[in-house]
Amino acid sequence: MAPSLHPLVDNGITAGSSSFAVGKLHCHCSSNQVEVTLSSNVAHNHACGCSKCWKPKGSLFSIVGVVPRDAVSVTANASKLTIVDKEATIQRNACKDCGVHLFGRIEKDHPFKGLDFVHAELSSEKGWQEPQFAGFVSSIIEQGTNPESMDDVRAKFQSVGLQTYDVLSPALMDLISTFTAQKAGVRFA
Ligand code: GSH
Repeated sequence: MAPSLHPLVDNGITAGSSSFAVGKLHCHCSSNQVEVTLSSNVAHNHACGCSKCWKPKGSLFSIVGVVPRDAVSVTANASKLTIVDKEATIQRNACKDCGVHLFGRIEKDHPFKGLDFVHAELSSEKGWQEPQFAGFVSSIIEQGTNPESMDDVRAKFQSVGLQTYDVLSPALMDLISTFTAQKAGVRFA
């Protein structure tokens, strides 16, 4: 059987709702769950193959999107949260007990500072923005996927309508480069 890319991708993409605006994320603990309330839908939701983003068991990819950090509140069991890697650009706040990442926050100067990274699948509500693309696809090789299966992986994403990139989508890469250029004082023609 082909390995799962992610349950939200394997059998086709379900469209979200443009009017969806609030929901709660829960960790996977059977009791005393960490609860995070989001007062925004996610944007730039995408499959991510990098080694650091949280993935459901058995999946090669994470699904992760961003919300304004002001839209994120920890509403239960905040004491169970711990930062996975304090040195990482994205400080991923995970449940100490089940390991699920509830939100990732950037504190340093960065084009995405002000946006938190979240996994909408931790919510039982429906209507979150559907994945828009797949990023960091080649990174799954670093975690043990055979390079020979990459054509199949990319073809599967294409078959459900998702473009694949080995970093981020062109729109996000342009945002990053614009930030870098502005910092350097570059004048645009
Ligand atoms: N190939 C690397 C890996 O798989 O670990 C890519 C790592 C990477 O650049 N990840 C991106 C990033 O923004 C996407 S999550 N990382 C910053 C961070 O993880 O803090």
